[in-house]
Amino acid sequence: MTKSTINLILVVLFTISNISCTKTQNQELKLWYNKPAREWMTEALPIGNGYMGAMFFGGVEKEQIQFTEGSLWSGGPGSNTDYNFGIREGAWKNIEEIRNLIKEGKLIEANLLASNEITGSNENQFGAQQTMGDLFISVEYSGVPTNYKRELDLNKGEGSVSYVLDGEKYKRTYFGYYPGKVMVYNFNSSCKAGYSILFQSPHKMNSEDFVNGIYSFKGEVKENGMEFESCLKFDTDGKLDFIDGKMQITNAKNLTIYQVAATDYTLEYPNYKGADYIAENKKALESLEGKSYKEVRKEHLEDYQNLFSRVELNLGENNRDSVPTDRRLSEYADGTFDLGLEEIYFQYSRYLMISASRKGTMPLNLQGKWNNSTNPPWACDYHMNINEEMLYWPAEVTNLGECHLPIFTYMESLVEPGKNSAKEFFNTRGWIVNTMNNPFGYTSPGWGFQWGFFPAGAAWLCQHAWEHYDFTRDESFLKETAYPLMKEAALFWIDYLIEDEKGYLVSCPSYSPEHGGISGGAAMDHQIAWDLLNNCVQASDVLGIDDEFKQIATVVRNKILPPQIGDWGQLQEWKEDVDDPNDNHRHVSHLFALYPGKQITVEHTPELAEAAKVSLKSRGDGGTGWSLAWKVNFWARLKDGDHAYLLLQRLLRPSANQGMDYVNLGGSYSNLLCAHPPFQLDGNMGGCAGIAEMLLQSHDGIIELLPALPLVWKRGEVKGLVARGGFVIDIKWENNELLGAKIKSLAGREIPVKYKDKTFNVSLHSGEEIILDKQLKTLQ
Ligand code: FUC
Repeated sequence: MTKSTINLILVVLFTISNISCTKTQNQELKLWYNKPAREWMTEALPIGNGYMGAMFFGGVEKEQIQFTEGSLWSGGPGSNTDYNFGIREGAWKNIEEIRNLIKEGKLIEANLLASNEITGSNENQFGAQQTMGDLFISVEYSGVPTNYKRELDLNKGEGSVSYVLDGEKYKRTYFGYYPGKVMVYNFNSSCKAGYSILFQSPHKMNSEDFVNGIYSFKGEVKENGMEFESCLKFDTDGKLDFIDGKMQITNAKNLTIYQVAATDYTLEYPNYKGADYIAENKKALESLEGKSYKEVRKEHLEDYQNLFSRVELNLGENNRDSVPTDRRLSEYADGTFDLGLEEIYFQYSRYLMISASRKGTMPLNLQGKWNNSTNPPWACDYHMNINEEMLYWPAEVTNLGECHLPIFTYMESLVEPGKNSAKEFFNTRGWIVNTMNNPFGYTSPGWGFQWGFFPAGAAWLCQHAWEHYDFTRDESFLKETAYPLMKEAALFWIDYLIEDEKGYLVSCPSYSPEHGGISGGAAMDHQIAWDLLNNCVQASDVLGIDDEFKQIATVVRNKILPPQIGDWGQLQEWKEDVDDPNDNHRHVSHLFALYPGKQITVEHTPELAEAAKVSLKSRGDGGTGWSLAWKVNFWARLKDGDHAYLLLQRLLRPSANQGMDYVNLGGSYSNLLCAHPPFQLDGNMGGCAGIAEMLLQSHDGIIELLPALPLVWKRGEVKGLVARGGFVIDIKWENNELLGAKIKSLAGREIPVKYKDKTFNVSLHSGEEIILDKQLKTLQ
């Protein structure tokens, strides 16, 4: 080897290993504004500790911190003694007749019978997630504020408000402290200041106390008697009094308010009640004793950054940090090049996930944990026909596997009521959950057939359980949590699928989510059932158990009607070839097999992938927030980075629309929360997953680097993404070409790594890592 070759290798080695050790984020990762928020939905900024979500407005004269706790709900058994999870006993007796009508082509009659008989009851007892209340904090005030800034620092996981008044500096810092189950609001000023704090709740107040410097509000959701308490503990160098229902603080340079909140809800069928919420709050407050604000903040940073800083994304140039985020967003839509905003958008979802979904908390709901209403859109519930799943799409790939856990605990609580629903509506074994679900085990079809019928919800959720295993290779999780959930969900499909005239197994009756009509059967059901049974087969192999069940699952999987290509080259949404090429409905359910499923891939089923592309093109590039986000992922799986990027740009279209719109106005509010409209968190999460999917894919038994890199991302770097099989991956690229990658194995395994037409087999022990150059040659 010549000296110059050795030098070259060293240079390359240095460049690539260097990317793996230096800090690559080239920006501050902040959302910031030069004025207070006026609107909750579009402008206020979200913080959370997993259990609670809060939104702050940042008013100088009066701060408003709206908050809730994830389990605070109306509806359920407390609202009526007849509450029965939506079940209609014996509804299954109609299934045979519906099947016959479908077979005879009498779809109108079939639809009518299904609408009358296969719908859930309890519309009035479904309930809705509830805001708990607001803190209004008035600040002694004179003069005209200057240097005003309201921001959210994603690197630190905290919000802040700062300004100058009469030459004195004021700074507020807010964050959710997950390890302590506490929300922390710190007010600091260079001069002594006075504050007056009012706690308000739309709910019935049972008592209000101020004892030993702790304020507590005990209340109740009137409609179902759910009890709750929120307490405020103060730490200040000023003087604290309780006068006329308000906390008054005078002469304070420093004030920290610690807030806790809990309800008597328990995630336990059938009563969902009985938690000792008062003791929980007491314990959380007691654990703060002896801790200074600084110590609490340090613990928060450690906890938060341990998750957040695992992934870095650098898309190249960024010179827009000095522009307020609202302006940044509108200028982006006007064509200003702003890759930094895309990085923020990606990392914001990770921030939101860490802030709202941690072990022991309720899972993310339609608005994460941020809801300011007693009657929120779609009840702010768990919507299982795309939304709940999308909320968790980025969890594994963006290295937040721990944040995925709440959904599994939640799924476990659905099995029992879900089995009853399966029995009464379909006379099958197994568990189901349909479109709308509340935390009181409502697993039945919704009370409207056209939107509410979707028994595949459980099977779809089970994909997440399998994926958590697949990404982490945690066999005890597979054995104890994932497999029992999956197997029980699979039983439903084994019983429910019926043979059609050609001997295929089909889902009948079925209804392609919110699009319909009634069918025998919808492609999405077939794809989801296939995915579940396929995962069950693999799980049984990994665990070396249940051979008999595995044989049955294999036979059933192989007999399911495979994805069909229709008349105009489209992927059929139904068994019947009736897709309309002019239809641009937001649900693109029949492409499940492309993403998040893996039954269709460009490499292994190119004709089906082509048909999926035809369908996708005909559906167009419009849609609600989550629909745009789903399309980012579809195009990424089709390896078309530029088209994925186009959809990402659409997701970042500024919106101020708070009303309900189903057609074409999806985008982002100035606080970067996703506009369905109205606000729904799924679009944020789906968009983040889409960005990851453009940079790394691993669903097909290989790790593919930069599978859908758009032209505009000329050079950049991502660190810490996770691939299935337990690999943590850093990738660097330049001139739109791979420069190098670092792959670390957590679980010890062999896997092919692919970039364009090159493939290299990586074989690593657990904890080992490897560096590859742009030719996929080993450097280390
Ligand atoms: C599904 C969608 C709607 C909305 C709702 C919460 O039903 O069809 O667009 O996102 O969930």
